[in-house]
Amino acid sequence: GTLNEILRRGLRYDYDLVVIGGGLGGLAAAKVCLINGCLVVGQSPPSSPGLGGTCINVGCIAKKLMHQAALLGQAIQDSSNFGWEFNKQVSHNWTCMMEAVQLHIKAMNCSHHKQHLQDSRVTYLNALGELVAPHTVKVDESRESLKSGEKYTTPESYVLCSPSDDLFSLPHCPGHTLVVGASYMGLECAGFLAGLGLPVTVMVRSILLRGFDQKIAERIEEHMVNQRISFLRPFVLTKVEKIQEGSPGKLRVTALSSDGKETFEGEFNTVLLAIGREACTRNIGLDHVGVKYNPRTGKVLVDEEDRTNVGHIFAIGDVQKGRLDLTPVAVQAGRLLARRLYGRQRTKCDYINVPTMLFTSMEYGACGVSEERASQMYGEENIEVYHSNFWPLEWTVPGRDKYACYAKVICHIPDSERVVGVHVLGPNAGEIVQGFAVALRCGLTKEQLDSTIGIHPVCAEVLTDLTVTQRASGATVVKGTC
Ligand code: NA7
Repeated sequence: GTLNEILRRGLRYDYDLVVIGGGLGGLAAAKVCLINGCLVVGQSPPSSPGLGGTCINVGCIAKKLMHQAALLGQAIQDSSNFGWEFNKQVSHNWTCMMEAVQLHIKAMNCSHHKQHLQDSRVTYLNALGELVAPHTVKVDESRESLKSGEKYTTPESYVLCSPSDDLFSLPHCPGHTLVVGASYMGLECAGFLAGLGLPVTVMVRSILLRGFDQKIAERIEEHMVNQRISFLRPFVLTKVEKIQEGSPGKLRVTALSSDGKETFEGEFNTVLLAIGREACTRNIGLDHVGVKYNPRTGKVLVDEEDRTNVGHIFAIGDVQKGRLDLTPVAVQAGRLLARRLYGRQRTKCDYINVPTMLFTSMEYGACGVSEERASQMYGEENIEVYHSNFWPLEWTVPGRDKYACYAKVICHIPDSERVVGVHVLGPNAGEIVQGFAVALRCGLTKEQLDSTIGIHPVCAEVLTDLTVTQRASGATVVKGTC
């Protein structure tokens, strides 16, 4: 019957699968499509994400490279304690960094992916795709194309501000910067800008890092304050006026405290908005075919197989409502969806225990649940939190930040102290947590963690030797890796 079905469909449709959107999730689905696929990607304004979507063009890749630029500045400072001598003043050249970052992004963006699509015999159309009937996608190659993924929210009143996407292709140094928004993107941008030596203020309307472990968020804030980043909290932007042209120019900013009692006025060269993304799904014809989405955010409602309410239309990646906006999640979901549709496989994307990391100046890696979420899920009396500060060996010689790095493991007591959350704040936190994520998926218990022999002297070994619990004492101990 399957062959019959394929022949029948083959006569009726041009393609078996049409993917609208060329983010890494869409690309992954298109490349795995084993029959007859078509990828429709709009990518018009030069600053907008092209093939590769947010991750490659205005997200993960650019931010990690800029974070690396900041880390190198710190390494230069540390190096004198290790005997390096400099004859000249060290300074940072923004334009040079940006050219190098953009060169890399352009190289990743096109050739590699187009070649891969060609090899997979996927038709690639650089056009705006719009669903005009249940099985019909109209492609418009002439119009100013619009992305199908996500874009940064820029309320009209903030026209003089730049969405944080723009920072990754900004040709001139942004100078004194106000970052509005205190989640993932805002704090990462603030961190590397400060690391490059620029004065930075973060405007926070409520809490830092909503959805993340709040005790860790407090530590990140503390570290950023020590890095001389200022926090305006809780404040919301009310007015931005241009007071001087230039690159960068000068802006006067007015903000109001959340209780309406305090006003802030300040001058900045750049105001960067990192206030969340909305899915660009309003003009791709979802209404024509009856796909349900959140009218405020544009995010599409899906079931556990990534299927929308219209049986043959699926959504993966950041356009999904209520899922994690992370590149590897989108890639995995895209790949598995195509395999379920055409590869006779059944595996669904598992959205539990997805590791993630923040490239804040103090890196943060996490897998599993936050302490707050663990308490909610299992009850406070049923969780045990083991934790410790640690001092990376390479930070001891330059005498850097003795109390800043931190690790904690959250265990579910009745389930043999199964580890339900691992959190690491310190250098290479993502590299550390990636490995522990595998163990978490395999049902790691505290006992198994304790019986694992650590590698010495590396930061990750702290996780194999956590003895102090929050329950026993609020205080944490400091462990050195030497
Ligand atoms: P998020 O995670 O949606 O965070 C948006 C942040 O901006 C958050 O701190 C919000 O505060 C704040 N926000 C939202 N609207 C406003 C206004 N109007 N004024 C001030 N502050 C505001 O977006 P991100 O871009 O950081 O991260 C998105 C994904 O990109 C992330 O998952 C990574 O994969 C990369 P709130 O907490 O709502 O008070």
